[in-house]
Amino acid sequence: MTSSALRGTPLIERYREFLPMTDATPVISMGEGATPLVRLDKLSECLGLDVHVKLEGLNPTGSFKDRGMCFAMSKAVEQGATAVICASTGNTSAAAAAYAARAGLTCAVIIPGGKIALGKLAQALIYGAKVLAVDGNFDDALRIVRELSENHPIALVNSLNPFRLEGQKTAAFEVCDALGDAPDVLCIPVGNAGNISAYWMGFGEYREAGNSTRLPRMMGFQAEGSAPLVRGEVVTSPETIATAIRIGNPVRGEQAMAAMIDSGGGVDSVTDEEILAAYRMLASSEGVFCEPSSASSVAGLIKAHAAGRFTTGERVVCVLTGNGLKDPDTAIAQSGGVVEIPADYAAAEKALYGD
Ligand code: AN7
Repeated sequence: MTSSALRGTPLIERYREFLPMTDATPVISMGEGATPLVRLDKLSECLGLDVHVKLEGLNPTGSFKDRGMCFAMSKAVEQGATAVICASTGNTSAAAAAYAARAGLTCAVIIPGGKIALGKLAQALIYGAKVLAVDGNFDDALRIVRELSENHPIALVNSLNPFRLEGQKTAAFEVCDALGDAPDVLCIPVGNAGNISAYWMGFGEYREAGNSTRLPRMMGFQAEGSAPLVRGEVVTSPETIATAIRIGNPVRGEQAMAAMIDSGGGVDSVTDEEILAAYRMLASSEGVFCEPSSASSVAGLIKAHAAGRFTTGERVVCVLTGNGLKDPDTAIAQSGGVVEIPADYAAAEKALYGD
């Protein structure tokens, strides 16, 4: 399979042969996937590596979740579901709400109250989901959602749902197609640990099919205040500015640890300061605006590089999982303020060029 897929071609059609599609599976799609892989020239030069970022924020709802949600929703419809539910730190709820609207299903989402980025909340609401905000964190929300889906005819579309990972693994195929083979290293944020598990599946299946020849070292990064896999235990009160990955008890933790260890990579944490420094650098020096959680992949790359974990010239792909526009509050707080001037030429000239 080649990379030629045009944006707009349904992802699950494009990679049909790799997915458990049946004749009865409808194709619920908004042209997800086929996202750009962009080289970071300045960072590559600075680190002596060949660094690329996969811009998953260019998916229809602005995050990688669309890859898994289009397939989970297609399978839910195939199986006769009329309603779906998920717990979410924001992006899953936006994707679930959008694809449910498209499929004509009702959607309920449970989010940690006050702890999701503004844009994501706006999305879940405008797509028409029933939004419940719990006085608790993501892990509390997921526990409630699991129980609801056991007691009621409502399909769970969190990454516990195997079809989510099946859809998400296609990002690894695209990376291989764009580069001609798998990279040396994949750096990726880890929250519930579904995405890293999906990429690992994808790299493995693509190599097996003869479409690539090797497997990357998988390096996963958690926020320091929310790093259960690094600490080796559940974090009961996770905290980080990277609210998308504010998760203390990752469902796919074991699977993700196996991927990181088996591949010769590993898991590490990055501080909020390191995340925000990478977030600002990506925007102001490379022109790439991702959400803070996504920047943890680049923050992690920089930290791992400083620790001597790369050889010169290695090819690295960092997954930028979500669009920066999701979280305008953080962007504004992390930037220089605007300069207010009266509506006249002289004031503008003075503000830009001085007296
Ligand atoms: C931007 O939306 O868990 O390790 O509920 O939104 O597969 O969980 C989001 C996760 C990384 C972590 N980057 O991926 C949710 C949710 C962004 C994210 C992750 C998320 P996983």
